[in-house]
Order: sequence, then C-alpha cells, then structure tokens
Amino acid sequence: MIKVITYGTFDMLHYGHRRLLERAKALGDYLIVGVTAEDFDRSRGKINVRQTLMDRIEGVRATGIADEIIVEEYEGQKIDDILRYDIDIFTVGSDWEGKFDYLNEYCKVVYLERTEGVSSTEIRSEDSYTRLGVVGDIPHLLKFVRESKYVNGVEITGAFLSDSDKEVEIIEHLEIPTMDYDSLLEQSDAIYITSHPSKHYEQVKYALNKRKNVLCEAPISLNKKECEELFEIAKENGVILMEALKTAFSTAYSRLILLAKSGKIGNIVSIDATCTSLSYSPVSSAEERAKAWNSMCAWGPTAFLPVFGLFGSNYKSMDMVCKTEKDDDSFDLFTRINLRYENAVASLRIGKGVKSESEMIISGEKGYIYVPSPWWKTDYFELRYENPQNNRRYFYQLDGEGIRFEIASFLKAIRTGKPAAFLSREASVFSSSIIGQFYSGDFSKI
Ligand code: C2G
Repeated sequence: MIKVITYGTFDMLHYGHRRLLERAKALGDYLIVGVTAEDFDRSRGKINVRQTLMDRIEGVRATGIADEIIVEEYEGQKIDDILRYDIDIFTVGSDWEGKFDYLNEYCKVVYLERTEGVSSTEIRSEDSYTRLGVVGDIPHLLKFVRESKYVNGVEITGAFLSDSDKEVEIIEHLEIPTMDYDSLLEQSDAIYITSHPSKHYEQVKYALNKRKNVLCEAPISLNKKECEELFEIAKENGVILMEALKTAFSTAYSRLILLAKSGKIGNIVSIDATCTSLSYSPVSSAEERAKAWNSMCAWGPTAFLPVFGLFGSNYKSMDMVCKTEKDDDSFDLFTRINLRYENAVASLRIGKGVKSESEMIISGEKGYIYVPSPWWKTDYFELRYENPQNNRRYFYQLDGEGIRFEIASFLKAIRTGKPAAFLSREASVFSSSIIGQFYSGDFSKI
C-alpha cells in the first residue's frame, strides 16, 4: 500500500484545495492530510485565517478524499509524521517548489501544479476590504503602517499628522499621502489613532460620528464618563471602537492569563506588575512635555490589563502615590497603585521618569507565574512551585510585538460586528476610570 501525506491550512476550502487533494490521493492508496493548528499558522506568519481548526478539519473531511486527518502543530513535525505513519510520498502544491526537498531523505517528494486563479486570500478579501487612515505621531505611526503590511485585506489610505513639521519624514518613510482629518475620514472606512492622549476623545468622537470604525491607542479617553460616551456613540452608529493595546494580542500573555484562570497556581492572591521606560527627561521644556505621554497614559492601560483580566473591575479600594513634575501635577514621572479586592491585591508600578525591573508576578496559593521584563511584550513565562521539579516554562513566538495581530483582530471585529474578546468595552472603562481618578488629583504625592 502506498501512503501519501500532504499538509495545509485549508481555510475556506475551495476548488484549488480539492484538486490538490484529489491528485494527492491519486498518487497512492491511502491519503493522510495534516491540517495546521492555529498556533502553528500564527508562528509561520499566517494571521488572517478565518476558520477555526475544527471547521477547517471539517472542510477537509467533507471532501471525502482524505483517509485520515491529523493536526500539524510544530516546525519539523513533517519528518516525525513521515516516520511514524511510514509514508511513501509527501506532496504539496508547486507554490512550495524546492522548499521541502529536505524530506527526500525520508520519502519521495512530489510538487503538484498549483491551481491558478483561486486562493483563500482572494476569497477572504472579496467579502471585506478595509480602507484604513492613520492619525497621530511619527514613531508609532511608522511601526503601525509597517506592521499593517503583514495583514491581508487592509489598505492604508493616508495619514493625518499631529505634527506637520514631520510631513516630509512620513512621506519619505511611508509612501502614503498626508491630508487633513476630514479628507482622511472621507477616504477611509476605519481609522487608527495614535496622537497625544489629550486629543483622543475629540478625535475618536469626531470619527465615530462620521460612522467610521476606530482603533485608538490606549487610553481612549482620560476619564470613565467620556469612555462610556464614546462606546455608546459607537454602538448607536453601528461601528467598532477598540482600544489598541498590543499586549492583549501577545500569545504568551493571553496563555498565561488562561493558565492563571484555570487554577494552575491555585487561588490568585496578588498581581505585581511593573512597567517603566526612561523615554522622558524631566528637564524637558513645557512644550516638549505637552507632547510627551505621562506615566499614567503611557503605561496605565497596560498595567491594568492583567488586573482586569484576573480580578475584574470591582475593587474595594485604591491607593495611588505619584511622583509628579515639579510644576505640573498632571505629569506623573512615577506612580504606584495598590488596588484592593475582596480576597486579592494588585500592586502596580508605572514610570516614564523612573527605571525598575519591568517584570510581572502573579502569586497564587499553589504557585506563581513569573513573567520576565519586559512582560508586556514577552514571548516567555514560567509557572513556578514550591518544588522546583514541578516548574514549567512556556515560550510563544511574538512577531511584531503583537501589533499585526491587533490589526487582524480589529478587521475581524469590523467584519463580524463583534469586538475582540481580549479588549472589551469593560476593560477600557475600568482603565479610564482609574486614569480619571489620577486626573482629578485623587492621589498622594512623594
Ligand atoms: N493549493 C493549490 N492551489 C491553490 C491553492 C492551494 O494547489 N489555488 C494547495 C497548496 O499548494 C497546498 C494546499 O493546497 O498544497 C493547501 O494550501 P494552503 O491551505 O494555502 O496551505 P499552505 O500554507 O500551502 O500549507 O505546513 C503547511 C503546508 O506546508 C502547506
């Protein structure tokens, strides 16, 4: 019996896939099809897959061509599978020509002519194509636009810059036109905002009122009332409003939250998280300061994310201590926040003018999760126990600091009308309410 194996994502299974499977089957007597797991696809850069693994398996099964279906989960698995299933022929489409020649050592490798004129990418972009305008300041905008190139189904229409001096620079780097806010909104279905936090509320509201979907760098607004108002406008106008917080889209971060929730470290008693970056110099002029992000805006939303994710928003009391600029209480160089819950406590340190070890520790009654610095863009964490033999290490590749996944999630939210599960309205309201307390001066000073 000649055994054949082939692999693929098989997203929104189409004629090209079916033809490939038929010809693969015709090469032998028994066909095994490896369908890629979500994590594996993410790690190899396929981030726009529409269907779940179960649905894609079902698609392959429904063709009736495969004799057996397996899941492809890791790099190098093909060699393992060929040996384990005693495979005679490995086959794949000609778009992979030469890429799998190394498997010749284990079995025969056959590249089958790819079917022209049909692809999952085209099918995906036919039913949705988003024109995205970008608004704000240079360093963030550059990163964002570059990352958007990894995401299918999105075209950057142009940029509205906070700082018009930088126009030459942006045109040079991004090769997209700059224009005023109204023209940009007119030409776009959705908008990404990364201007100074003091402008977010007005800019977001303006775009929402023009029925544009909005992805806005956190914090979306500087107090709870405005945040709630913005989400209400979005709802009334039938558009998506989403806070951009790349940490929420890092695989390692979302996995560690799930592990913590599943009881791996027992009852969770405390979260200690630190976020610092020395990117602001206290001697800056008032003009420079007006453009800079204080600690609360730069780091607050990131630090609040695991607290909301694990403890929710019902804290009993809060205690905030800040070190602010000499003549400006609204600019915190460093802030320490303790949030007391019924049975737990969170202790956060955030700083733009103070440096510290930016790690996170989630402590439970059975063990703890240790996330090394910088925890908000980590690809690695550990579960640690009293008995070190039980310790576990986890590694998840993080490409583009999570930004490309954030963009893909935003597009998905627009397409489905449902916001991303990781960044709910409630999470944004929680974060803006603490930020609001800071701006109302509800803290003690050191
Ligand atoms: N295919 C084809 N014609 C098309 C589209 C796809 O022949 N018009 C083939 C591909 O060459 C591949 C299979 O159908 O052999 C599945 O395609 P995808 O779902 O795009 O999967 P792919 O990313 O090619 O994964 O480990 C993964 C595999 O190596 C291939």
